[in-house]
Amino acid sequence: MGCIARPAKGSSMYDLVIANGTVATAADVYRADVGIKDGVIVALGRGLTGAAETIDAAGRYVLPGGIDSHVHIAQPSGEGIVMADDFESGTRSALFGGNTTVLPFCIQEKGEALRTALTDYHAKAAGNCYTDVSFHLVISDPSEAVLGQELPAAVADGYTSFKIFMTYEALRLNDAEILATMDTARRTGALVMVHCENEDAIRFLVDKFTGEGHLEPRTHATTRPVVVEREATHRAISLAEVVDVPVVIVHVSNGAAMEEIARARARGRPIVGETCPQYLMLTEDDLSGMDWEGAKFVCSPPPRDKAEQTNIWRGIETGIFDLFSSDHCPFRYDDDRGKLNPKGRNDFRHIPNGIPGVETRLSILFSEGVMKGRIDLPRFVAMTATNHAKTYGLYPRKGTIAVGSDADIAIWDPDAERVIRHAELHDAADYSPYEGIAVRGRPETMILRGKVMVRDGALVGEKGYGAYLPRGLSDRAKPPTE
Ligand code: DUC
Ligand code: ZN
Ligand code: ZN
Repeated sequence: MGCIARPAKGSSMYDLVIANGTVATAADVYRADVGIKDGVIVALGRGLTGAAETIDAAGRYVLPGGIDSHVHIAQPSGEGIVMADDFESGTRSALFGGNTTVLPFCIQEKGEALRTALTDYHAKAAGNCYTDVSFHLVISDPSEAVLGQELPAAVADGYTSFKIFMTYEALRLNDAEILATMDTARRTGALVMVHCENEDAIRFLVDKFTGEGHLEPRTHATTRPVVVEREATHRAISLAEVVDVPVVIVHVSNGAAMEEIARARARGRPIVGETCPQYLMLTEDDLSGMDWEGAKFVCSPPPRDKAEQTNIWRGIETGIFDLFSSDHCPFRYDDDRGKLNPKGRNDFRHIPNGIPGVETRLSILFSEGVMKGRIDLPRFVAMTATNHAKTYGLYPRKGTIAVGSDADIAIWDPDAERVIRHAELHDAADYSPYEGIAVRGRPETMILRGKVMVRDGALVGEKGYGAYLPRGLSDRAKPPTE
């Protein structure tokens, strides 16, 4: 049964009522109508009448729009490489996947002023978004000016989180730089996200394996084993303890890194853990595909093995992970400027790192998690929306269904069955790493700040309705000793 819209006559108490659905938040699942006025939820109750439009959501779940707090869109990606998605295609794909807000990364190139990076990135997003967006910064050059003035000014302007890297020559910070950058987070109340892989250990392994003639995509995984992630996770957590700041450990791929998080929490350290669909659904064997097809799965940290998939499920079930994000980082496969660029088609070191996934994240967790009984609906909502809003200073405006919150709503048909086919997705890549996976449950109608953007699977909203969101400081960024 589809959702039916019924315009009412005369003046209206509500612009829109979503009637007869099952509402789920991170805390509850209950039957209620949702009344919306001026883009905001103004009523929750039974039998709401007096709406300009009513959507009948009988047999449907009415969920907060997904928030994907880890996506890469239109990001500079090195000489000759172009990221597949711009803000138009990336946010359109996100919307069809059940999201109403995404948080991409604004990268500071070495030597670049943060304000320049932000101005350039805003220019790419302005007028092009189908979802709301808000930027994390990436700090690659923590100079005195950046840590002393530029970063504090950016935090005051609502850029309240930033990512740092322990890998990639062009981005990595050494331990002294990590400490200094974390200290700025402590002073300003910003939240630090860390990509944990030990660059020197990776370099050692890359030299060893390429020296033995291994240039195929699979070697990407071989040269980034669990131990390099575990060591860096331990170090990031330890450095955060020295400075006394909370930290987000992003894209955790394995049980050993999860144990570092669990041990630190047992000591009272505030650690936010994030994982992603690739660590549930893919393995390193996918990087061994024929004809260089393994390049489609090259991302960092790499997918692991079946035992690690089980570990990641345990982390989702037991609360090690607060956040389930896509790490959407799309490059076209069969493209001179993508995975099969002239150097990348012969040598894994030149295959751009990252895979698409913003449109499939929610369906995968809904199908594999909720429909298979591994997690309940409130946990699904928490991991895909509410915790993202709480972690990154958007709660309670975003991430929940409550009176006063933005009317960002995804109406899900829990019984819809389909097989993931890239041909039916809305990004600008040319493949999905999840091609052929059967999923149950589909976000069929999407509402952003009260406006229907997707109705019964068809785009009806306009590009440019998505807005930029300055963010407040997050409670989760507070030093534990304060
Ligand atoms: N880190 C990410 O967060 N995304 C893609 C590649 C990477 O290294
Ligand atoms: Zn990363
Ligand atoms: Zn990422």
